[in-house]
Amino acid sequence: MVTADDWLCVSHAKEHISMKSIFHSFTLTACLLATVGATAHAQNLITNADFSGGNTGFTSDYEFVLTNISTTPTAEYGVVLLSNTWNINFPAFGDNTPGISNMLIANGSAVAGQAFWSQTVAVTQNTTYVFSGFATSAFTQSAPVIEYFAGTTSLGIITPSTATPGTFEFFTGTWNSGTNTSVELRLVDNNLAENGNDLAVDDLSFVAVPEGSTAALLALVGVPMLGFLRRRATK
Ligand SMILES: [Ca+2]
Ligand SMILES: [Ca+2]
Ligand SMILES: [Ca+2]
Repeated sequence: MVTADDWLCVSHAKEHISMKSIFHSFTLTACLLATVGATAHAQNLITNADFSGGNTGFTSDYEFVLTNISTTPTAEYGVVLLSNTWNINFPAFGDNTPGISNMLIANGSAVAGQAFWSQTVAVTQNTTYVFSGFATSAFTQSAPVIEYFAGTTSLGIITPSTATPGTFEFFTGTWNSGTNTSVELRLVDNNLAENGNDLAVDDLSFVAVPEGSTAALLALVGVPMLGFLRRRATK
């Protein structure tokens, strides 16, 4: 059940996220912790979700390359610490994970429907899940249009700004498993442009959320954020 307090928290969280000051709000931290409780330990079902393991644990319709030499060929990806070590034309930026870790970086495909990242995970029937992550444009031109799927169901679209490549933006959506016992999660760039249309993603998560109030919060702030808040609060 979603209580008035839960929605107050959500409201506060929205304000703080929009102000990019969530990390500095002790009140909000307490609010989130009180509401989320034990389910903040919800297990992330995605393997190598922060890409610290390198090019492993997922599949891609794109080709893995160590360096992407120019705007073409498209439909190539890498797993790197720094954007410009993969494509020298990209503005230099690191990943989204605190500390030293990789991100997936890609030159968007000119062919429709290709997933630049996908992974199949086991799920429990009749359970609500939240799929979330962070995405950024990797170049200053032609923003990627990233659609995220659970199976054939579209959970949403994010079009990360080209104004400041490397500024990761949060995306999230919910999905109910119904009779499914596994699901293929997919990230697809619907922009088919060759010039620009470059992207990076990081810190993906897919978690079961049995309670409505918790689902609302997880959908909003994401598991990585809650983990960060918990660690911060216990220091
Ligand atoms: Ca990372
Ligand atoms: Ca980092
Ligand atoms: Ca491109």
